[in-house]
Amino acid sequence: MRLPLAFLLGATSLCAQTHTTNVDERKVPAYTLPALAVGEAKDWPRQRAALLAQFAHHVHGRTPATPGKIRVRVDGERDDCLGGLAHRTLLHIDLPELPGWHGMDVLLYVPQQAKAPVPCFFGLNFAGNQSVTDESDVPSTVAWLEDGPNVLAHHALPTSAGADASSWPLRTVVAHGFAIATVHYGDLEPDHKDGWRDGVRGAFAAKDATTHEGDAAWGAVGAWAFGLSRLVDHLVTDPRLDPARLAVVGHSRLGKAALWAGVQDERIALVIANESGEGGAALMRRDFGETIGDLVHNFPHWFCPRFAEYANAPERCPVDAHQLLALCAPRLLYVASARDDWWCDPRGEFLAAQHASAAWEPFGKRGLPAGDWPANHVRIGNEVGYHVRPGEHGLTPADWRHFLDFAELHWSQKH
Ligand code: GTR
Repeated sequence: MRLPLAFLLGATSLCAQTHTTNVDERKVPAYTLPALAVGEAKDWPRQRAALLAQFAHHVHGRTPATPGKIRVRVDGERDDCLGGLAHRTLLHIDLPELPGWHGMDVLLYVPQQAKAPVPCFFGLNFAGNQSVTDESDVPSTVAWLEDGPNVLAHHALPTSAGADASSWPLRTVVAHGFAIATVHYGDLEPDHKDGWRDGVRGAFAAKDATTHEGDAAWGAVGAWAFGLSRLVDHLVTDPRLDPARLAVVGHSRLGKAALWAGVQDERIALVIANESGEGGAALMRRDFGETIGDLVHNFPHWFCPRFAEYANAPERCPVDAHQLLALCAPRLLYVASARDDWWCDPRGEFLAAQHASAAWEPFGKRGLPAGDWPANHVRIGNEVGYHVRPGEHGLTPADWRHFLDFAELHWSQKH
């Protein structure tokens, strides 16, 4: 898994040499969070729309309306996958009315034994669909990949096949009766400053330059989230899947994308943000680990241009992470942290989920209880769930066990 750049270079934040990364709980300065306006349940759609507009204005930028409908091509089907547990479908999805975008490749596994429509986890992967499975006939992604041990000059090496399989425990998920679908995030936009030209943002800009202009122009996280919603466009039409039980999962920067997709797209019934950190679930006003300044310095393409205004002044940003999480209400939300993942401020992720929980109350639902940061592997909460596990940054089978337990708790009772 990726190590943050600032970690590799030492603990001084790269944004402004004036800010030293804080990793000492005793040195977290006092902060005041913006109030989470929670009225009666009937008021929530209006409050939610206003808050969502604020996140678009200050953090993620505007997501353009989707031009036309998706087009789906089936590239391959097999019945005997994952040791006979799953039916596998390879799909290519694009938008005929957005010809500048080459589209995205989907890897979808559905349990063989399913008698009724099944729930489905879905999410973006970091290193190509070939990296999440040990099945050698899943083609390597042709889109941009970040260079690393299994990637050279942005192209997958043969060793990339299955290299990230531990982050995607496909057999376990399918054995529990869930379908699972994934797409490589580079299919939506290569993850570098000029990547927008080769992704959906470039394709939109070619049709209408205003999508790429102004302080509230969307960023790469927005483009990745857009891809997740286009995947939902397909999942809700697959008769083997239950459209009311779709769960988006994302880790780290792709956890930020999963959250932004989940808050915008109400077809997503469960939003899971694993170690999504700053710009994701972690409170921005809490000075611990990565800051907005680090984010906009190291990844200037991720958020809208206006977000950079808050680089050294998170208190001036009108919104914070607890409000982002609250936008999932009254649907299901799950936040996960790793104890030693200090760059992502795991305690700040927990506190944001705890503060967000008030948004579930008008619906007679319960989020996280009051109280301290829980012990390792103690899953807490009701409609909002949370766990912290020991160890460092990464999406692990242990995290998935909690996601499955949480989904089964809510979904097996009702179906
Ligand atoms: C880091 C970034 C984090 C997190 C992480 C990742 O370098 O600073 O916010 O998103 O990347 O995606 O692994």
